[in-house]
Amino acid sequence: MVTIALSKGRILEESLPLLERAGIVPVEDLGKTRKLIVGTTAPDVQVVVIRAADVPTYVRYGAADIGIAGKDVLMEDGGDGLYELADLGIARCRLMVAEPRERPPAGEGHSWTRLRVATKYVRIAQRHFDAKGIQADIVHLYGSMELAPLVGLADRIVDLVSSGKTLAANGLVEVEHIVDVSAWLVANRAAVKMKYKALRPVIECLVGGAMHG
Ligand code: PRT
Ligand code: MG
Repeated sequence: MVTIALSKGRILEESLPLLERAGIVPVEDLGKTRKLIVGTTAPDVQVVVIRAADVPTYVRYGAADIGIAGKDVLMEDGGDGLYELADLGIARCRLMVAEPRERPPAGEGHSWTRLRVATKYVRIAQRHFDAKGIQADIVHLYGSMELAPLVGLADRIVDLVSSGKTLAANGLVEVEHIVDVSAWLVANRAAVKMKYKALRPVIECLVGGAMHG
């Protein structure tokens, strides 16, 4: 059995056509089903549908043999014990530092001295500001980072941007580019050795489909 870890949301939407080209079609609508393990039309291939940030963990421990995860998630995770096999070129966006278009007038708002940065990407943000020699206090949030500067929780945010509409709608502007992001195919190291025969066609089709899509 080959198990593929996928996450709901935009990565799933863009992964399904790649899987389909590899002859792997889930037997249930992954957007609707409440099942977390779903068989596919390919013999001995199943998918597990999990939180985006959990994909590296499932693959690292071999609970899934391969998975599809954003480069943002892989960088934040550290990627130890995983093979990053190929950039699938899907779910593209960029990881940015953003701040309010208009800074609050002096005297108003916060009184802290160090830069405060709200993000879900604590490790990436810390590394980014360390590398620039800027002392930053990182505030860990799980979502809606764009809100933080509007309510005085942080001066800046580190978040993903694709169209830029969310930033604009909240009066924020991009001030630094950290890294371009897309989804990657990752694999468990032991599985690549032990299950090579079963995994090879799946991996080749997914990578081939991504290159020719
Ligand atoms: O749902 P869960 O909490 O488990 O995770 P999640 O919400 O992070 O998952 P999901 O489905 O959003 O997928 C996340 C993955 O998709 C990320 O890890 C990226 O690799 C990829 N991706 C690509 C994006 C975006 N583009 C993106 N634009 N993930 C999130 N966004 C968000 C961004 O955080 C911001 O809030 O969309 C908003 C900005 O979009 P624009 O178009 O307004 O700029
Ligand atoms: Mg989500």
